[in-house]
Amino acid sequence: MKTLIAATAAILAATLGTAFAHVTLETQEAKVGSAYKAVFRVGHGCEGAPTTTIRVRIPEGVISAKPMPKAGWELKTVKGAYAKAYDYYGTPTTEGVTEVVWSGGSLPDDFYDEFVMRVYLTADLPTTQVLYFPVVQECPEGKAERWIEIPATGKVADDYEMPAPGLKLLPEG
Ligand SMILES: [Cu+2]
Repeated sequence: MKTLIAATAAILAATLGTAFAHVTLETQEAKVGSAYKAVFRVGHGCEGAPTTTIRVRIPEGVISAKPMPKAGWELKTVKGAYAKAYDYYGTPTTEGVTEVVWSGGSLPDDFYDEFVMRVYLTADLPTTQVLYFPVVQECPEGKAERWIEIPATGKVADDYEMPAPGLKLLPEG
C-alpha cells in the first residue's frame, strides 16, 4: 500500500511538473536581424533536488551571445566556429559563444529564478519557424533534467515531455 501511494504521488508530481514548469523563454517571439534578450525561466529543480548548474546551447545562426553574470553563480562560456560567416552590423563573424554555463549556485526546488543572455538573431535564420535552445539543468548526485527535445515537423513543444525552450522567429523589419 505504501508503495502504491508513493508511486501515485510520484506520477502526480511528474505530471504537475510537466504541465506547469519546464525551462522556458520569457519572450517567445522575436524578429531576425536584431538583438534578442533571452530570459530562461527555471520553475523547478530535478524532482525535488536543487538546481546547481544551467547549461544553454546556442543554436546555429544565433551569434554574439553575451550572458548576464549572476550573483552566487560562476559563469563560463564555450566558444567555437560557426558553420558559416554571419553578418553582424556589417562585420562578417565566423566564431563566438556556442554554449553558456552557470554553475556552482543552488536554486531550491521551491524557488524560481531566471538566467539571462543577450544574443543576435542573424537574418539567415528561417522565419515563421521556432528556434530551439537546448538546456540541461543539473542537480547534485548526478541528477539532471535535459530540456533538449526538438519537436518534429507538425508537432509542438506540448507534444513532448522535455521540450527545449522555443522562440518563434518573425520576419525582419
Ligand atoms: Cu516542468
